[in-house]
Amino acid sequence: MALLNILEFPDPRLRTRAAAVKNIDDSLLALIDDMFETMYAAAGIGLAATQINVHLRLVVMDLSGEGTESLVLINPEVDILDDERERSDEGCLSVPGYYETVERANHIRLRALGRDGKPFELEAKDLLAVCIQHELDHLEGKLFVDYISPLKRTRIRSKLEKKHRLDHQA
Ligand code: GNR
Ligand code: NI
Repeated sequence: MALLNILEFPDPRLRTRAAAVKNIDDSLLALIDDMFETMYAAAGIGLAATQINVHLRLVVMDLSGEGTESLVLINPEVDILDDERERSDEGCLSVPGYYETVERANHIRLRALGRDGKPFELEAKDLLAVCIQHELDHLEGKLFVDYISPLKRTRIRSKLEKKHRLDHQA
Protein backbone atom coordinates (compact mmCIF):
# COMPACT_ATOMS: atom_id res chain seq x y z
CA MET A 1 0.00 0.00 0.00
CA ALA A 2 1.08 3.56 -0.56
CA LEU A 3 0.01 7.09 0.22
CA LEU A 4 -0.59 9.08 -2.95
CA ASN A 5 0.02 12.80 -3.46
CA ILE A 6 -3.19 14.85 -3.67
CA LEU A 7 -3.19 17.65 -6.27
CA GLU A 8 -4.24 21.05 -4.94
CA PHE A 9 -6.13 23.95 -6.53
CA PRO A 10 -5.21 25.70 -8.81
CA ASP A 11 -3.22 22.80 -10.29
CA PRO A 12 -4.37 22.61 -13.94
CA ARG A 13 -4.30 18.79 -13.86
CA LEU A 14 -7.45 18.98 -11.68
CA ARG A 15 -9.21 20.29 -14.82
CA THR A 16 -8.72 17.04 -16.75
CA ARG A 17 -11.82 15.12 -17.84
CA ALA A 18 -11.40 11.47 -16.78
CA ALA A 19 -11.78 8.55 -19.19
CA ALA A 20 -13.93 5.46 -18.59
CA VAL A 21 -12.33 2.50 -16.81
CA LYS A 22 -11.98 -0.32 -19.35
CA ASN A 23 -10.58 -3.16 -17.25
CA ILE A 24 -10.80 -3.90 -13.56
CA ASP A 25 -7.42 -5.60 -13.28
CA ASP A 26 -4.95 -6.12 -10.44
CA SER A 27 -3.33 -2.74 -11.00
CA LEU A 28 -6.71 -1.00 -10.72
CA LEU A 29 -7.51 -2.92 -7.51
CA ALA A 30 -4.13 -1.89 -6.07
CA LEU A 31 -4.88 1.73 -7.02
CA ILE A 32 -8.27 1.52 -5.26
CA ASP A 33 -6.55 0.25 -2.09
CA ASP A 34 -4.02 3.12 -2.26
CA MET A 35 -6.84 5.64 -2.77
CA PHE A 36 -8.65 4.39 0.36
CA GLU A 37 -5.42 4.56 2.36
CA THR A 38 -4.79 8.10 1.08
CA MET A 39 -8.38 9.22 1.77
CA TYR A 40 -8.41 7.86 5.35
CA ALA A 41 -4.95 9.33 6.07
CA ALA A 42 -6.22 12.73 4.91
CA ALA A 43 -9.47 12.35 6.94
CA GLY A 44 -11.60 12.76 3.80
CA ILE A 45 -14.98 11.16 3.07
CA GLY A 46 -14.34 10.81 -0.68
CA LEU A 47 -11.50 10.83 -3.19
CA ALA A 48 -11.70 10.94 -6.98
CA ALA A 49 -8.85 9.50 -9.07
CA THR A 50 -8.45 12.93 -10.70
CA GLN A 51 -7.19 14.26 -7.35
CA ILE A 52 -4.25 11.83 -7.42
CA ASN A 53 -3.49 12.61 -11.08
CA VAL A 54 -5.04 9.40 -12.46
CA HIS A 55 -7.57 10.43 -15.08
CA LEU A 56 -9.96 7.48 -14.88
CA ARG A 57 -13.63 7.46 -13.82
CA LEU A 58 -12.97 6.03 -10.38
CA VAL A 59 -14.02 7.28 -6.92
CA VAL A 60 -13.68 5.94 -3.41
CA MET A 61 -15.93 7.14 -0.59
CA ASP A 62 -16.64 6.43 3.06
CA LEU A 63 -19.02 8.76 4.85
CA SER A 64 -18.25 7.07 8.17
CA GLY A 65 -14.57 8.00 7.85
CA GLU A 66 -13.64 4.82 9.66
CA GLY A 67 -13.78 2.05 7.10
CA THR A 68 -17.32 0.84 7.78
CA GLU A 69 -19.15 2.43 4.81
CA SER A 70 -16.62 2.11 2.03
CA LEU A 71 -17.95 2.55 -1.49
CA VAL A 72 -16.11 2.14 -4.80
CA LEU A 73 -17.63 3.89 -7.83
CA ILE A 74 -16.33 2.85 -11.23
CA ASN A 75 -17.76 4.70 -14.27
CA PRO A 76 -20.44 6.36 -12.09
CA GLU A 77 -23.52 8.10 -13.52
CA VAL A 78 -26.04 10.25 -11.71
CA ASP A 79 -29.68 11.13 -12.37
CA ILE A 80 -31.38 13.94 -10.50
CA LEU A 81 -34.65 12.54 -9.11
CA ASP A 82 -36.53 15.73 -8.20
CA ASP A 83 -36.22 19.52 -8.22
CA GLU A 84 -35.37 19.86 -4.56
CA ARG A 85 -32.01 21.55 -4.01
CA GLU A 86 -30.12 21.99 -0.78
CA ARG A 87 -27.31 24.29 0.32
CA SER A 88 -24.50 22.83 2.40
CA ASP A 89 -20.93 23.62 3.34
CA GLU A 90 -18.37 21.74 1.26
CA GLY A 91 -14.68 21.18 1.61
CA CYS A 92 -12.22 19.37 -0.65
CA LEU A 93 -8.92 17.65 -0.07
CA SER A 94 -7.73 19.54 -3.18
CA VAL A 95 -8.74 22.90 -1.61
CA PRO A 96 -7.39 22.29 1.91
CA GLY A 97 -8.59 24.52 4.69
CA TYR A 98 -11.53 26.19 2.92
CA TYR A 99 -15.25 25.52 3.31
CA GLU A 100 -17.94 27.28 1.31
CA THR A 101 -21.69 26.88 0.81
CA VAL A 102 -22.73 25.12 -2.40
CA GLU A 103 -26.25 24.34 -3.66
CA ARG A 104 -26.86 20.95 -5.26
CA ALA A 105 -29.66 18.51 -6.07
CA ASN A 106 -30.76 16.79 -2.86
CA HIS A 107 -32.19 13.60 -4.31
CA ILE A 108 -30.23 11.59 -6.86
CA ARG A 109 -29.81 8.09 -8.21
CA LEU A 110 -26.30 6.72 -8.68
CA ARG A 111 -25.42 3.92 -11.08
CA ALA A 112 -21.87 2.55 -11.09
CA LEU A 113 -19.77 -0.57 -11.07
CA GLY A 114 -18.37 -1.72 -7.74
CA ARG A 115 -14.90 -3.06 -6.93
CA ASP A 116 -16.08 -6.49 -8.14
CA GLY A 117 -17.11 -5.05 -11.51
CA LYS A 118 -20.81 -5.64 -10.84
CA PRO A 119 -23.28 -2.83 -11.58
CA PHE A 120 -25.21 -1.38 -8.64
CA GLU A 121 -27.63 1.47 -8.04
CA LEU A 122 -28.42 3.52 -5.00
CA GLU A 123 -30.61 6.49 -4.16
CA ALA A 124 -28.96 9.21 -2.16
CA LYS A 125 -29.98 12.33 -0.25
CA ASP A 126 -28.23 14.86 1.97
CA LEU A 127 -24.48 14.38 2.59
CA LEU A 128 -24.24 11.22 0.48
CA ALA A 129 -25.87 13.01 -2.46
CA VAL A 130 -23.57 16.01 -1.96
CA CYS A 131 -20.46 13.85 -1.82
CA ILE A 132 -21.40 11.83 -4.92
CA GLN A 133 -22.02 15.02 -6.95
CA HIS A 134 -18.77 16.56 -5.63
CA GLU A 135 -16.81 13.46 -6.71
CA LEU A 136 -18.46 13.25 -10.14
CA ASP A 137 -17.55 16.90 -10.66
CA HIS A 138 -13.87 15.99 -10.09
CA LEU A 139 -14.13 13.45 -12.93
CA GLU A 140 -15.31 16.33 -15.18
CA GLY A 141 -12.47 18.60 -14.04
CA LYS A 142 -14.77 20.68 -11.83
CA LEU A 143 -14.21 21.86 -8.26
CA PHE A 144 -16.63 23.22 -5.64
CA VAL A 145 -14.88 26.60 -5.86
CA ASP A 146 -16.30 26.92 -9.39
CA TYR A 147 -19.73 27.52 -7.76
CA ILE A 148 -18.68 30.33 -5.38
CA SER A 149 -18.13 34.02 -6.13
CA PRO A 150 -15.12 34.89 -8.31
CA LEU A 151 -13.85 37.12 -5.50
CA LYS A 152 -13.84 34.27 -2.98
CA ARG A 153 -12.34 31.90 -5.56
CA THR A 154 -9.51 34.32 -6.34
CA ARG A 155 -8.81 34.83 -2.65
CA ILE A 156 -8.60 31.07 -2.06
CA ARG A 157 -6.35 30.66 -5.12
CA SER A 158 -3.96 33.35 -3.85
CA LYS A 159 -3.78 31.86 -0.35
CA LEU A 160 -3.12 28.35 -1.66
CA GLU A 161 -0.49 29.61 -4.14
CA LYS A 162 1.28 31.28 -1.21
CA LYS A 163 1.06 28.04 0.82
CA HIS A 164 2.50 26.10 -2.13
CA ARG A 165 5.45 28.50 -2.39
CA LEU A 166 6.13 28.03 1.33
CA ASP A 167 5.70 24.22 1.08
CA HIS A 168 8.21 24.25 -1.76
CA GLN A 169 10.82 26.15 0.31
CA ALA A 170 10.49 23.88 3.33
O1 GNR B 1 -13.62 15.06 2.76
C1 GNR B 1 -14.46 15.70 2.11
N1 GNR B 1 -15.51 16.27 2.75
C2 GNR B 1 -16.57 16.85 2.10
C3 GNR B 1 -17.42 17.63 2.86
C4 GNR B 1 -18.52 18.23 2.26
C5 GNR B 1 -18.76 18.04 0.92
C6 GNR B 1 -17.91 17.28 0.15
C7 GNR B 1 -16.82 16.68 0.74
S1 GNR B 1 -15.76 15.69 -0.22
C8 GNR B 1 -14.28 15.89 0.65
C9 GNR B 1 -13.19 14.97 0.09
C10 GNR B 1 -12.89 15.37 -1.33
O2 GNR B 1 -12.25 16.34 -1.64
N2 GNR B 1 -13.39 14.62 -2.26
O3 GNR B 1 -13.20 14.94 -3.55
NI1 NI C 1 -12.94 17.09 -3.58
